[in-house]
Amino acid sequence: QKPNNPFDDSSRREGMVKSALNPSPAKTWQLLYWPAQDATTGNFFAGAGRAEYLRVIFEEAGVEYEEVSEGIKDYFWTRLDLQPFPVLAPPAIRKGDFVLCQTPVCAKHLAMEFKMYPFNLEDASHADQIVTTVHEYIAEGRMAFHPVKNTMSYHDQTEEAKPYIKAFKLERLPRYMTHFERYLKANKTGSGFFIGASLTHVDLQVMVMLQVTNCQFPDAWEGLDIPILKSFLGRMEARPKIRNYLDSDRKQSFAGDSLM
Ligand SMILES: N[C@@H](CCC(=O)N[C@@H](CS)C(=O)NCC(=O)O)C(=O)O
Repeated sequence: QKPNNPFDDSSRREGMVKSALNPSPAKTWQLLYWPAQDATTGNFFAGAGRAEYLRVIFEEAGVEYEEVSEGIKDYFWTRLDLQPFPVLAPPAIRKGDFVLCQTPVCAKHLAMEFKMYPFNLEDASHADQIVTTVHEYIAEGRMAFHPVKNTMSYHDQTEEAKPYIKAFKLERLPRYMTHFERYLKANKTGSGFFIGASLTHVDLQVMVMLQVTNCQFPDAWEGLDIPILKSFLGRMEARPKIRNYLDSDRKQSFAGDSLM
């Protein structure tokens, strides 16, 4: 069964959730993203989606944030006058009159604010390299699910997508995963994190990438010879704040129909 079109806000019930069209609180972060599920019918929309890369940063930092999924279409497409700085597409973070989009850039911003960004320049650039690679992999995977048209639902291009998904799974997915395994081997501190001796936002970005890969391609995941990366994922998911989040009702499932 085809899910409803997530780009159509018209069926949303007024007043159920905070709206992107209202001013943002001065002191509390908001996370703007498509609704995970339709509030009235329960039909699946975007699921956890790309916003997941930002949620986990708030969760690990223990910083309060508000999910805003009402008025997204209007905010990003028509009421451009409401944007204090131009933002192209969700997810975005905002607080007061500050708004920011592009997931890896939002992740970096939050990491710097919450002291999860490396202090030394070389480590910082390596962190940027890894996070850019995470989001390149996700964008490439998404393309395989949307070969006809980027903005059209995967469910309207399933046949055309088949060879692209197959090629991605056989060639690109293992190449990227093996590459990520090498990063962990390259960290001479032996910390088990991607950069230096302690957790950075890089670890959280890779964690979500591995979760969505496992969820979307369970058989490919099973067959991958990446023991260090798999045990990294286990350790990350066992971190107290992350475990608490994963077990909470704040955690949404992935939509299961793309790499986001
Ligand atoms: N490069 C952007 C991509 C953002 C993006 O593609 N967002 C999707 C939802 S996951 C969307 O709604 N896109 C609409 C559009 O790009 O017009 C990022 O990393 O945040």
